[in-house]
Amino acid sequence: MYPSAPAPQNALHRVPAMGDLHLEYQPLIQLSNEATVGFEALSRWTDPVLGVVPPETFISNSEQTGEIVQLGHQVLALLKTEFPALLTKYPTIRISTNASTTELNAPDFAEHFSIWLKALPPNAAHHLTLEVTETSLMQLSEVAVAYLHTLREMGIQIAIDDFGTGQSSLARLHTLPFDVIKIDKSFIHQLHQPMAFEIVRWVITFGQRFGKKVVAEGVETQDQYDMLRTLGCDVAQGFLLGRPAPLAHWLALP
Ligand code: G
Ligand code: MN
Repeated sequence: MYPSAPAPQNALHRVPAMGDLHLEYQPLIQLSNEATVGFEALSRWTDPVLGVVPPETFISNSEQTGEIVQLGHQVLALLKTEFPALLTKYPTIRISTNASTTELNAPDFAEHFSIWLKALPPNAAHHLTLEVTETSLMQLSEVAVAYLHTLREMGIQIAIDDFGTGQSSLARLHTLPFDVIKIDKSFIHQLHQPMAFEIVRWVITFGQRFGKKVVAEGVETQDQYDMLRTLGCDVAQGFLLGRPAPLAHWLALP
């Protein structure tokens, strides 16, 4: 809109205007039958001056400033408007959304999230997954952990995002509420190396023995996909299987 206007120095240190933020959805594919079993909702910011701002940039900046709470509210507001159409088109899926430590520990998170849930279709809880990074999960207040237990009782799944890169202690992990482990993409990208392969194999075995579903993130090649199938991984996500795309793209598919 204003192509020659210089970007303000601190332009990235703010939350996108609501109109500049949109969601894209990336499919999650079940390895046993190649069915689409879910979508991860990802926030994308296209600024009129700055162009596309990478999510890693604005998410980590807003985490530092605390504006992530407001960003989280914006994401939930967008998801509320798009969720019904996606679920109507794909009635058996789970839609996942990400929440950071700051958001989950915010004193009004439970209240805000509960109000948000009530505005969704009646069975929505059984079609939702909340993704929390491994480090985040370890940093949650007791109140936030208790609320995650409540969400699980309602049917919402909790997924540990970027598993393997965070700071979890196994002593604490087994006491925390979660249903899904998402193996960080860095391990998947190195699957051809013996060490990464063994780590991935271990996470799949460990997760499944405890009744958790295991998702491989960042699957980019057929080789990675085949190895994960051989290892008995439950679900895969990555550019090989589908790039994040706006709602309209997924609704237009036959
Ligand atoms: O940490 P989390 O799983 O929320 O990260 C999701 C991010 O990873 C998204 O921004 C998405 O665009 C990116 N992503 C998704 N699939 C792939 C992939 O196959 N390779 C890489 N490098 N990034 C991916
Ligand atoms: Mn995620």
